Amino acid sequence: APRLPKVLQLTLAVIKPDAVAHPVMLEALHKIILGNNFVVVKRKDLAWRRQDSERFYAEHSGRFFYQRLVEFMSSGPMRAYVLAREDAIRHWRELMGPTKVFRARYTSPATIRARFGLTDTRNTTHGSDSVESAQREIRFFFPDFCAEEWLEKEEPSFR
Ligand code: RTP
Ligand code: MG
Repeated sequence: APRLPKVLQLTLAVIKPDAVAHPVMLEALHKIILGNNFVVVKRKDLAWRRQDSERFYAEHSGRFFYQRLVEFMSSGPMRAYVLAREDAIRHWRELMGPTKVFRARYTSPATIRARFGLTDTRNTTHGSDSVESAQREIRFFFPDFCAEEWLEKEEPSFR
């Protein structure tokens, strides 16, 4: 019998422009999501204007990589997902691996960023890092989606 989830949690996962640009990578990442017991709650293909990118990454303004990050994230199409599973935030970040691609290759070669990442900026995926950022980021990408309502309605069927 399937294990009962302790807490069904939502996270925001984004496939960044470097990975969306390569259909084989995009497909591989989609399969990794489905193969790791995530429920795809919402999914959307979109592209950011520069100002969306600046707003999303405002917490990093002033860091040395901010300009290239902002430029990169508004350089082409992306795919965003709201994903649900037990411990979704931690699981997705574990699958992604360390931010820095060369560290990822060295310490955790099976992770997404180790396998597909190009540079510390062009590192294929994003994942929320806490419950608070998941809430903010889900709202940022899916303003019409109500997480509380979804959980209230759907969580019982996962128990
Ligand atoms: P993310 O927010 O994208 O899931 O990644 P993260 O928490 O692992 O990394 P964070 O420190 O929040 O950085 C956000 C994104 O900025 C880019 N970055 N570039 N040295 C660099 O060039 C550098 N450092 C970070 C990456 O795209 C990182 O995911
Ligand atoms: Mg982060």
